[in-house]
Amino acid sequence: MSSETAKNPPSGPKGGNLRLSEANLNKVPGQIHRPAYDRSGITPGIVHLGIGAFHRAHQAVVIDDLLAAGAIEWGIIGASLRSSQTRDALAPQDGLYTLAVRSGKGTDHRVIGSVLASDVARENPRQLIAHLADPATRIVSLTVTEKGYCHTPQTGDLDEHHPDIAHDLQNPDTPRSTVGFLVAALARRQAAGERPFTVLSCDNLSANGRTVGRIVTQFAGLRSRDLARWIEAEVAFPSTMVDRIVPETTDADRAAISSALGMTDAWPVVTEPFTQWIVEDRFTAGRPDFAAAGVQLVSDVTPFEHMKLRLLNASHSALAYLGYLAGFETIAATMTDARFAAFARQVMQDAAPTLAMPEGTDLAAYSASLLQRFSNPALHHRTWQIAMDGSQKLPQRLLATMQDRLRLGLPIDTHALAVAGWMRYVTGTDEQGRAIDVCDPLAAKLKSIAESAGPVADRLAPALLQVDQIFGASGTDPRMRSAVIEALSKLYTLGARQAVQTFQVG
Ligand code: CS2
Repeated sequence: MSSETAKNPPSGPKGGNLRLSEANLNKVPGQIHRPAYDRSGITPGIVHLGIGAFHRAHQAVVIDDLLAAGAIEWGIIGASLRSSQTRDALAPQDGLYTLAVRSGKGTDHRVIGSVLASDVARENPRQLIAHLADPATRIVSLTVTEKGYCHTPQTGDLDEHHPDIAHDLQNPDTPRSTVGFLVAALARRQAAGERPFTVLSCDNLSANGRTVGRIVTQFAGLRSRDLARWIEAEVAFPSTMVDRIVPETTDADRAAISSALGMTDAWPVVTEPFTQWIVEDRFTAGRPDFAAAGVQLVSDVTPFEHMKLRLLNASHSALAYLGYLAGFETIAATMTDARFAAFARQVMQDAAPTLAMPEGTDLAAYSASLLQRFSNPALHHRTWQIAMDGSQKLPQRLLATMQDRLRLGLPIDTHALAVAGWMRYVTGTDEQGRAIDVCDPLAAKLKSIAESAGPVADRLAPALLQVDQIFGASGTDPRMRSAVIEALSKLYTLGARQAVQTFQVG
């Protein structure tokens, strides 16, 4: 998920002196869609934490549609936890930015108006808490990436030793973590006798709603049992499945979009035509008419979430690690090699028997559409970007499928190769001997394990499998061990291109 970790900060205005803003909206070329509503009449009903590219290309677009349909009390206040990049770029633009939807057929531009203001939590935590605690805020949505939950991915529990959590327990009114902010604001609501907001996680976590509910309640329990009980009883944490491929915005994107606009947009977002949002219909304090904007409301999102994590995100990560090792810069470039495309399809086929989908779900058609989306030549989605934070992604994307397949008595060699790709990647050296910039909260630990083990499959694989936060008990399963050692040894001897070739789709 694209987030504040973007490596390309918005640079100064490019070409032309005009800047996208409320005052200049009427100068945007006629064929470009713009907010079809009076923004001055919109009031905020949602605070969104983690206002990165993904949110602005996904949920904010849905809200833009709803505002245009008259749901004027559902504007968004965005917040970044640390970086001021988004606020700095959007403030001079009155929150406006361009959504560029790219496919092989060309680019469709649209100016989005649903983000009314942006906070930077680190600069002014009290202001963010005030926005969250304001009774007008009825939904707090989140895209803070997997590591933003300060939990142990393998168990789904709050990581009480996380430095931000330790900080927030000491400084409850000036927190740093997402969970610290949520609990600070919920405590205010409880003290004031107000009803709470709904917490709507939109991150690629397994059971994202239940997981954030557990983490928030565990953290609150460390502050006050009474607060934890109130949260448990009163706050809804619906789970969601979100899907849209949103690569990091580059300087080239900024230049191309500004030129189409005839004025500078310092922080546009680029995405694909496909978008999907499935939400459990449990809201504490009301919700907009999401269905009117194409959102699917369901009573249980679990099957859809598993389908997406185990088909899309799993094959995405597999392509990212193995494609990167083979020297591919983007997913689309990796997909031009038929061996990798076949491997991605095999990852999906192997996950299918672990899914329990509602009747009528066509997994083959879903998988085919994923392969097409990955091949979109107009998206520059870097393998490096997806490879980021693997320690937080592996459990729900790859390991859960492996565990289920082992329970079903099925082989796990396909997924073992993807895990081996991750292992090889986190050593920090690619197949050509070049350094890899491994971006992961556990990067230092993984690197030191790799250094002591050396590039030897039957030493490196068992050593990494012992990282409990990632592998838990499955790391000690002898079947897991032997499959991963074999895959890693194949990767070392054959290289990624040949190793994936050994998987032929039946
Ligand atoms: C990607 C996702 O970066 C990643 O890890 O797999 O962000 C992916 O693009 C989205 O989940 C698609 O909905």
